[in-house]
Amino acid sequence: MTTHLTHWGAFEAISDGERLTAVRPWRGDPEPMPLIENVASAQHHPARITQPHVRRGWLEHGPGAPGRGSDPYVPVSWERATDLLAGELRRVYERHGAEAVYGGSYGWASAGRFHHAQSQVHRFLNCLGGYVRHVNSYSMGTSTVLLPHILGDLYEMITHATSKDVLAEHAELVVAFGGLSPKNVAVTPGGVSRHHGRGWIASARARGCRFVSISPLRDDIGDEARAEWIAPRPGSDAALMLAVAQVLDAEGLADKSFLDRYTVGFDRFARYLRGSDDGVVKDPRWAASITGVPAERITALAREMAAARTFVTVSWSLQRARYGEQPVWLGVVLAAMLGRIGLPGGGFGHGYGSAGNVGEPARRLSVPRFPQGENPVRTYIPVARIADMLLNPGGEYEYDGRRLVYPDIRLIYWCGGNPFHHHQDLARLREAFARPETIVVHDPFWTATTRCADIVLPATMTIERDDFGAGDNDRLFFPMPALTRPAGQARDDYAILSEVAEKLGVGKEFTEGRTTMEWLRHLYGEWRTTQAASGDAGVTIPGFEEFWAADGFELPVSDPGQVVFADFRADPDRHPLATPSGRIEIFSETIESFGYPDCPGHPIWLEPEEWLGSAAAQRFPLQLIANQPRTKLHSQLDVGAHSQSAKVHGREPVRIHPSEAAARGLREGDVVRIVNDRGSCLAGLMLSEALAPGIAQLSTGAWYDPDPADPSFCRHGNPNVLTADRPSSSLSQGCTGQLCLVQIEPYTGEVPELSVSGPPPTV
Ligand code: PGD
Repeated sequence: MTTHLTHWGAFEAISDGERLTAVRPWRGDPEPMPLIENVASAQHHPARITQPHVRRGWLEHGPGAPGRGSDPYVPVSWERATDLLAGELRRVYERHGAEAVYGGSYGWASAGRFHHAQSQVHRFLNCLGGYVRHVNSYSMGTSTVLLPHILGDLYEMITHATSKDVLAEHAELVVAFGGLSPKNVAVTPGGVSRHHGRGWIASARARGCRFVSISPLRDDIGDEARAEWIAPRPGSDAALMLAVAQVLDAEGLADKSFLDRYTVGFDRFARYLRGSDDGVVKDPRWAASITGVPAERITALAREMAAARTFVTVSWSLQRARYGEQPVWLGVVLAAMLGRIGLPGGGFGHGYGSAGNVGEPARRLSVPRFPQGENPVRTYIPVARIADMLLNPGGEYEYDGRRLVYPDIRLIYWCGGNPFHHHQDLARLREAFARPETIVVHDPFWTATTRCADIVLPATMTIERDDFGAGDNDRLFFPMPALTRPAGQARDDYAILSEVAEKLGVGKEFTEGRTTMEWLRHLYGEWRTTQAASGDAGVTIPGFEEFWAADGFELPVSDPGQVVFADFRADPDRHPLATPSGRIEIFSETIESFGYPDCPGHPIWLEPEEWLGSAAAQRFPLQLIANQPRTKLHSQLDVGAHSQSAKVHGREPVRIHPSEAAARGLREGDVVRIVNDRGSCLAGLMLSEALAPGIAQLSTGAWYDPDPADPSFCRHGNPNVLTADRPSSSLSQGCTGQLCLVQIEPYTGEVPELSVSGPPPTV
């Protein structure tokens, strides 16, 4: 048995050299996840890319030839593929320069520090003169921009977030906006060894801590929490939070001394709460009409929160929506009004139900990193603006107080991501992807993105290559020796890029003359030397050979009892926050100075275009929640056994309340059509009382399978044909894929075959 690491857990496997013959969870994992079953079953699936391919139109007519997404592919040798790719890169860099190359290449890719796909492609493009990059993420694009203005750096906050064990020991009430979803915390970027998503909740509950889950989905929190479920209309959390704040303010329950010493701008915000300028008091009656939550329950909740040591946590999903800044900012404001920020068991958290690393103690040691080099190109886009960029070269837009201009992109290079999974309004993205002259994608699988590329290069899976890995804030650093040979002719991204770099005359610069094993030894050796020089006497790092032969090296943590903002609370002058005032900004002069009506200087309620209270709901009366899937990570390994086991007639399951099904004459197991003005998709119907009426839930991750005649119709169940490509706000320009309005109707046609379960047509 050899141990191996994925974003969703470590596993032990036996291999016959070609494929894995036995897989079981790593023995140290107290909460193992069935997602590991996707790996072995996907490795030799027909949807695996087994050799390089070039789109026929591009091959015959050159860059810019139409037919992307519909042309068949021509299988070619590696020699031919890398010659064509090197020639095209030379042409684009010479004729249009590095500003014409989009190399942002967003995506989760795979666990493993050396073969991290983005690091590889970024280093490669930097050797050629750089590329237009992206900033922020689809996960937290809104918070990443907002939080530095009001609370400090988000990544710092995540790394040093109050540990879950501290919450288990000290919290009396956890109010979780967006819940604490067990399926989300199964995953940690870079890998997770010991899952710790449920244990801390069970311990807290056993001690008497109460959980309130505020979410449209009852199962957004595990049974062990025995939580009270409050289900506001999706997208209305900001109104609910304002009313809680109003009760705290009106009833004198806000901690005035905390607000005075640790925050700025409460007075400005209080004017809004009290209706001093607009005449509307944001009280529970006002919020009840927006949220659907009874006013008495809101009032009582505010009092309960004031009476107990309360931890307010807001999930990342809430900011993946129109005006997503508001619930996050209000979560901070509520925690500040309660005055327990910086105390064990109290305060504010972000993402405790969003990823496994949040609330795990920070490591004392970093882990090795593959150097990406320097990118001389200054142009960037907020990641979710990709379609706008491609459709609107030269166009101007606002972002975080700046006026930016979209570059004119001629070539896209993607490695380790799937924009036709992660982006919104996929028909629009198809239109945008028709614009560049050339699109290059490396991926192990025929995803929808590879099916829109001109040059398609088959990448290895982690089980087919040597690497080492450790997830964010995870304590285990694993060797990851290859478990099998690569499927077909798949090659490591490093090997592909090394060959192309060589053909372009920058081979030495890219590889520094090292093979993969030489890089692993080199990076490990450098890391070991740096750690030894740091004077941390408590840690002895083994030599490389010992590490490589063992089952993982336990990395020490700094403080298992870490409490975020404890220093700040102890002395805000000596430990100011990284905000302009050094304090928590309930009112932000900086944000106010940008003059954005969609994100003013303090949090407010802004009515989204698509929610159950809007006019659009008359035509599309169901609020679709396009959340993270339970049986896979994003779109990864959708063809794997565990992911497939949940499909209904091969389609992604959509859940609605039984009353909504009855009203439409639908039954569990039916294939249905979900529709709005942007597109439609098929899905398999599941009925559940874990959703309130008026809600539909279709997770992301089904591989986009467009009808050949209509790219806005997905035959498989990808919700991103329905979601809007609208930014969160002018401030953050984040992704808003979480919510949109739809109708669900019976599907009366013949259920079409899926094309994504095999390769595209080849000639
Ligand atoms: P993945 O499916 O993880 O999705 O979007 P992301 O693009 O990260 O894509 C990773 C791709 O990399 C896969 O195709 C995989 O096969 C490939 N890959 C894996 N390992 C390697 C490798 O070593 N080399 C190469 N070359 N390729 C590799 C995720 C994004 O989706 C995220 S983070 C979020 S939070 C968003 N969430 C939502 C949402 O809540 N709602 C909607 N509607 N949409 C969303 N999209 C976003």
